[in-house]
Amino acid sequence: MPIDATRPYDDSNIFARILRGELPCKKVFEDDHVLAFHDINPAAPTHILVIPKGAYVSWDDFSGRAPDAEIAAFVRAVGRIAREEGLVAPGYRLLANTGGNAGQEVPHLHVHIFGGGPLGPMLS
Ligand code: IU
Repeated sequence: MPIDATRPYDDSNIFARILRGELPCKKVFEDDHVLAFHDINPAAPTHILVIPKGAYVSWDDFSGRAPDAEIAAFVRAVGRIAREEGLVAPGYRLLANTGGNAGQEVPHLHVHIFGGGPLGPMLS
């Protein structure tokens, strides 16, 4: 069920539980601000989710409210992960579904990194 991106943050969401170590994930990268892990249902040969450790519902919430240092750390981490996964030369795609029309399911900001093979014109 897609979420309303304007709702308040609810720390019972699945990614908050992964961040607290209550649920496992296939970790790709972690630093003070960011956790990245393989998507449980990959839509591309490489499909990684990058999430901030701060409590943000969506890209809208994050871009409007997060301190500049957290935004910079997040953007740099997304780029670093793609680089370290060898995705830059062959090419990759970023996606941040935001709210109902985009089909955002998990109410904690996540950026999808897709790569590892030809992606076609669009991924749903
Ligand atoms: P969306 O942008 O909110 O639609 O994407 C949510 C993604 O989270 C989706 O690709 C799921 O496969 C993925 N996911 C996951 O990796 N682990 C989980 O426990 C759950 C969803 I629930």
